[in-house]
Amino acid sequence: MSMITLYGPRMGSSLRPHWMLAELGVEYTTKDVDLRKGEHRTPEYLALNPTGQVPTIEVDGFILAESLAITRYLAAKFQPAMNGRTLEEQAKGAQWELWAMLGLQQHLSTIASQKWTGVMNPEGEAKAREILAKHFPILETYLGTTAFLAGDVFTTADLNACVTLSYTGFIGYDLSVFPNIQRWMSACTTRPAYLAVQAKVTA
Ligand SMILES: N[C@@H](CCC(=O)N[C@@H](CS)C(=O)NCC(=O)O)C(=O)O
Repeated sequence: MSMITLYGPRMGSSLRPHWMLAELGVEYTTKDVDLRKGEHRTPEYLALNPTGQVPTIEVDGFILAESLAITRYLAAKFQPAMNGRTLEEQAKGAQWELWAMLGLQQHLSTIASQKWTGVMNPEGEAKAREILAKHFPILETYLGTTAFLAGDVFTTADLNACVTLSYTGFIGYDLSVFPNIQRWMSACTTRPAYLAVQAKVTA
């Protein structure tokens, strides 16, 4: 049995590995890193992850950061089909989760970070909203052709991209005009593993 320690809360980017471990049914220990107390800037934490960000994971002494890399690693280690059953599913999933990170999350974060930091950035927000207004219809159209991002089954890409999309809830971004995105998000967020993680957040 692997010894796994996950650093990071059940929210933001760190939600991805928590959710993946729940999907895989793998036991692990979690260590919260309180960003408000600067615990991500201690020498001990920076030795694990020099970027000073969460999440970071330690698996039998192997240390890995970046939530997309972590979820893909965990799936490959414990349940490879979760990354896609074929090379093409793996590649298609990677295409969409990377696009969601760069084409959506980056801009959603520009808006959301004003809430986190209290530093307002109206120009940045206007630009971000302009880009998002172009990008969301691309995902909506794609999800009109496929049940999930890599094909007809849920894979790591859906988990990773769904966490990106969940930022819309935090900033109150209206997705009601995108029924395919809503159908897909609902399919992801009603999974037992997702609900089990959320139950621990509210517990
Ligand atoms: N690309 C990274 C982003 C991680 C990230 O942005 N983490 C935030 C919390 S959600 C963080 O650690 N912020 C503290 C900081 O940047 O100082 C990933 O996906 O793991």
